[in-house]
Amino acid sequence: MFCFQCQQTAGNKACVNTGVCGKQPSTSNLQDELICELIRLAEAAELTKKSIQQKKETDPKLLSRYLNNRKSADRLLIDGLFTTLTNVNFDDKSIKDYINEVQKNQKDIMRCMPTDICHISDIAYKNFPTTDMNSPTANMNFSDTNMNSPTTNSNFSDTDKNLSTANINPLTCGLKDPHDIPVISLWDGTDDIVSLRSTLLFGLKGMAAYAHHAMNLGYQNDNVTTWFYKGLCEVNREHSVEEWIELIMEFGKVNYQCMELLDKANTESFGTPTPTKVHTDIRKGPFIVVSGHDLRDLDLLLKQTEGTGVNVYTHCEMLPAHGYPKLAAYKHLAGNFGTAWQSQQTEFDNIPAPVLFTTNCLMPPRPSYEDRIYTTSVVGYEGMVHIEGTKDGKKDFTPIIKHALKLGGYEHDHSMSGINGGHILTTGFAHGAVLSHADKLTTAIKNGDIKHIFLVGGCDGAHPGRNYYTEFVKQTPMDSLVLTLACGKYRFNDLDLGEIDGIPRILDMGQCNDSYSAIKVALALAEVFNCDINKLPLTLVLSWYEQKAVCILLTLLALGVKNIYLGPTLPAFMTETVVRFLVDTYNLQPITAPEQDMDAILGRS
Ligand code: FS2
Ligand code: SF4
Repeated sequence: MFCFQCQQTAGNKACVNTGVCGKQPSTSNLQDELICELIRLAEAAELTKKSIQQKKETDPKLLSRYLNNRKSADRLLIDGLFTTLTNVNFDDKSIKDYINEVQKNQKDIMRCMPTDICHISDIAYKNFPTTDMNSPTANMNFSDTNMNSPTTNSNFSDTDKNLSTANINPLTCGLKDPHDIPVISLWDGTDDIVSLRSTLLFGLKGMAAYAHHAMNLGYQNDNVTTWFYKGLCEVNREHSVEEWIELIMEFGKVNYQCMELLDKANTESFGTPTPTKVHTDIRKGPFIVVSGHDLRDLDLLLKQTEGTGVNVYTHCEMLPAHGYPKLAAYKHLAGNFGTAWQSQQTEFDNIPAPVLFTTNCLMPPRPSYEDRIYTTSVVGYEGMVHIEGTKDGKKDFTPIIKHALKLGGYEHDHSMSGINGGHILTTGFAHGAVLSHADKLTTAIKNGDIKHIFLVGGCDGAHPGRNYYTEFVKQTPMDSLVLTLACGKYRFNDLDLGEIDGIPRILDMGQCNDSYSAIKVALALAEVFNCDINKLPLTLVLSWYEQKAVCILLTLLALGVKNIYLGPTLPAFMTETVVRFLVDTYNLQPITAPEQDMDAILGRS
C-alpha cells in the first residue's frame, strides 16, 4: 500500500505497511483501484460525449441513453471519490462491489459511442507524447489495471512509468472496451509531479464530500459536476509544474462554487442557522448518537424516531445541526454527545446506545462497542450493520431504532462531565447570523472595540501538537473575536471567552462543510471596508487532517487569501518545491508556537 493523503500519515511521510487510521493494505490498494476506475469512467464519458458531438446528425435514442448513463456516472464519481476519503470506508467487499458498478457504467457509457468515431487517441497522444502512437508495432498493454501495485513504495522519485509498453493504436475507430483507455499510475513520476497530481486528486476527494451532501438534498451545479470529469481526466494527463498549478487554482475556484451549493442546499432545506444553545448531558431513556456530516440522514432519522421515545444526540461534526431551525424543531433532538472524532474509542465504550455514522470520521471500533455501530451511505466497516438507501433516497432506520429501545439508555438523566458534558455549547453562527449583525460588527471594528478577528478552525486529530490551537485561542486578546468551524473547535469550544458589546467572543460557524460561511463573512467585511481581504484585521489559523481541508485550503488560495497559518504539520504530499511556491506566493506559514505566532500576527514582535 502507499497512502499519504492525511495529516496523521506514518512519520509524516506515507503509510506503507498499514494505515495509522487502521486502513489495511488490501483496502488501500482497492481504493487506489477504485480511483483508477473512476478516472477511466471520466475518460470514457468524455470520449463518448465528444464522439456524439462530432456526429453531424445525433441519434436521439443514443443521446438519451448516454445522458442517463452519465447521470449515474455523476453519482458514481462523487460517491466513489468520497468513499476513498480518510476514515470513511474500511470494507473491502463494499469497495469491490463499487468497482464492479463503476466498470459496468463505463461499458454502458461506451456502448453509446457512435461506431465510426473514436477519440481514444486524444488520451494516448497527450499522455505519451514521445511514443510513436501511429506505429502499428507500438506494443503497450494497459489491460492490467492494477498499476498501483502493493509493492509501490514511498520512494516514487525514481519509479519508471514504463509507459513505452502501452498498446494503443490511435487510428483504431469504434473501440468499445473501457480497458483500452490508459490510466496513469497514481504514485509514479518525479516527486514534484506526484505531489501536484496528488494535491489535485485529494482536493477532488474533498469536493466530492460537499457535492455528495448537496446531491443528497437534490442540489447539483453543472459546473461543479462537470469538473469532476475534467479533474479526473487531468489527473490522468502529464502537465508541467506551471500547468498543474494553474489547474489546481482553477479547481479551488470551482470548489468555492461547490461549497456555495452545499450552503444553499442546507439552508434551503433546513432554514438559515441561528445561534442555538446545545445541552451536553444525556436525558434518561433510549437514545441514538449520530456522527458525521449528513443533515439529510439526520433529518430522516429524526422523522423515524419521532414518537418512539428515542432521543437523538449529535456527535462531533453533527453538532452544528442544532442551529438549523427545521432540525431544531424536533423536540427529541436532545443535545450533543462527546467531543471530536479521535476520542470516539473511549467515549463510545460504555454508552447504552447505538451510534450511526453518516460520513467520516469512523475509527476501527473496539470490541466493547462494535455491535452498536451502524453505518450508512458511503461509510463502511466489515461486520458493522449497514443501512442502505434505495435508489430514490429512502432509508429504513428500524434496526438502529429497535437496538436503541432494547438498550434502553440511562435510567436517570446522565451527566457527561468528564467528556465535555455538564455545560452548554453554542452553535449556529453561520454567515446568515453573523451578517445579520454586520452593522454592529463593523461599528465595533471601526471604533476599536474589536481590533482583530481570528478564524481558528479545521479538522481535529490525535497529533500532540494540536494543543497549539487551545493555547492559541486562550491567548487571543480580549478585544478580538474567534470564529471557528469544523471538529477542531472541540479543542476550545467549552472555553468562556466572554463577549464584546453583546457579541460572544467565540462564534461557532458550523462544520468543516460550512467553511463557505467564513469566506462569505470575510468577503462581506472586505466590501464594507472597501479593501482587499488581506488588508482586513483577520488571520486564519487552520488545522488540517483530511482531504476536505485540502480543498478548502486550495479555495482560499485560489481566492487570493494570504498569510494563512497552517498546522499541526505541513502535508506530507507537498514537496519542498510546492511548499516554497505556496510560501513565496501566498505567504503560507507553518505554525510555530502560540505566543510566537500571536506576536507576529499582532505585530508585537
Ligand atoms: Fe473533522 Fe473528520 Fe469535518 Fe474532517 S470530523 S477531521 O474528516 O470532516 O473536519
Ligand atoms: Fe495513512 Fe492517512 Fe492514508 Fe490512513 S488515510 S493510510 S492514516 S495516510
